[in-house]
Amino acid sequence: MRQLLFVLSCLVPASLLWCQSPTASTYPTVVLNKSIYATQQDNDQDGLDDALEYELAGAFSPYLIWDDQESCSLHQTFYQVHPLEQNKIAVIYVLTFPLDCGFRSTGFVGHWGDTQDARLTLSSEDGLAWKPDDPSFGPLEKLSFHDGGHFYLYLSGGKHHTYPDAASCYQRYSGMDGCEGGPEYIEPILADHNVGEEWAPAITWLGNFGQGPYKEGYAGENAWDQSAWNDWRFCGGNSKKRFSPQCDATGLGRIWLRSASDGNSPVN
Ligand SMILES: [Ca+2]
Ligand SMILES: [Ca+2]
Repeated sequence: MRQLLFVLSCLVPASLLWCQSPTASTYPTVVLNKSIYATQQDNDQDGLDDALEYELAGAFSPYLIWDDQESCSLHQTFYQVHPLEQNKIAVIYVLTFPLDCGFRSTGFVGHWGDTQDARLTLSSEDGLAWKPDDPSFGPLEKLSFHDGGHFYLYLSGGKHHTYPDAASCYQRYSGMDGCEGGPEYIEPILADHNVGEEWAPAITWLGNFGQGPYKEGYAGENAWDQSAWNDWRFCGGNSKKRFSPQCDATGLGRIWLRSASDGNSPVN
């Protein structure tokens, strides 16, 4: 109800309605043109319409701000739109990189493969209008939004550590991280990068997701597998290094919400 205190301005794209207050820090509301629970196609069997999952993920995608010394920005973003309790949804974005180039791209503590996640919890009263909840913990507890509704995500040079603003970028890791203001843009969200759900995954093996000099894709990486011995890491397709210290990123299968481990289950 807080946004009712503001004078709202609204734009009307083809398929959804944006409403936001005049201040960039106020949480935006995205209004879909139908309830996300009115499913026409639901291949991942979570009770959410697949096209509207994609639409919602794109509407709230992060506004990336890179460090000016970034030399390892090549990445792909995968995402999950997952039902929580009725009228609550989690949207998880995971940026995946073939390489972590170390602090400020010096190579210091760099490694093969890198994953960086950011997640929003959205609430609604009718399935149509969706607004982020206040994050209460984690590196993005001070969430703020770029004009248009995309949350700010600063990425430290080389390491890609995520921060809500430039100031907090220098408060961790003894000042070794840097967010000096390089390229910035709204991260594009692709329909075929929705991983689906554990009980009906839309993506499993990532060998077909090639890009740039890494045309072979993330060979040997799986979006959902978890290791039985707690050592399944994401290596950016460098699977031969999976069990070496050179590969030190959280596996994708440990990031998504699951029916078994998070206590949630499909809405219907
Ligand atoms: Ca769905
Ligand atoms: Ca889903």
